[in-house]
Amino acid sequence: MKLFRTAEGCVIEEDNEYYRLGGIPIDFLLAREDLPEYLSEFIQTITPSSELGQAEILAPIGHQEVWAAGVTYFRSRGARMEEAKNAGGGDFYDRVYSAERPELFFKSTASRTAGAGGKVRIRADASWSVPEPELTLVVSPKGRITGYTIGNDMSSRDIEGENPLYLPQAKVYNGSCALGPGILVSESPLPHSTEIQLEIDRQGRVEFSGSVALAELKRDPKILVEYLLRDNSFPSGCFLMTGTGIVPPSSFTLASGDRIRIKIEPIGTLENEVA
Ligand code: DO4
Ligand code: MG
Repeated sequence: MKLFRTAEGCVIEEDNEYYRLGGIPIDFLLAREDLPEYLSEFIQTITPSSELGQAEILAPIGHQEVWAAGVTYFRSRGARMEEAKNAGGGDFYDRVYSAERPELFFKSTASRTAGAGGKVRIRADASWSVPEPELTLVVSPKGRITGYTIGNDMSSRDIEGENPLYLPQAKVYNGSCALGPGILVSESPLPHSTEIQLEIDRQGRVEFSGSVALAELKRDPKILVEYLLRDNSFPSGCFLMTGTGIVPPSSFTLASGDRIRIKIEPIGTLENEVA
């Protein structure tokens, strides 16, 4: 079952049928501990239609904060050690990759987050920018994983690499995040064979493509959530990006007009243009 937030309200897709949830706000849904069960029961009371309709699909977020985990794939560890080598970065990225405590950082709010079809941004003062395609957990206030969506953790690698204390500036700015297209509502873990695929098109041709299997994610999503909720409350629930395992070569930087396509088969495709 998938949950979409559209300009005309929330819609559930199940078995190619669409159930409009009327005025039920996304915040009401994402704050529920029993989201999968609640929606399964609720749609029994609605007559479905065969089309999603013309309404614009919006990022599936209300008042939730978006957090992110870092250096959770070996590829990310290596890329970060390389970019930060002149800032003494080799050691601490290596350490956090193998430490018990994961790296978790604040990433975004709804106002900085694009939905599918929206525009993401590169910072005006950055010279090396990349998308980071990440499986993103939908987390209830008590820490239950109630769904999965696709996230793009847009990052300014030159700023992050100059000094790790600049991480919030490299990660949090207007248009620095995308989520969507919808939420796969399910508490079952995704299979390890699930692929995250990234394609970046520039002027009609593929400039970069890559993929990674979830089997390469070093951390258990449930443990990431457990750390995030330690002494930290999320009354509306929250999103947690799980880190990137795909890093374009160092010669690559995003440009205005690039189209970023991230596909995770059971969830869908998140496509955004760079403003
Ligand atoms: O440590 C810096 C950020 C790491 C990150 O965003 C990732 O690994 O995805
Ligand atoms: Mg990331």
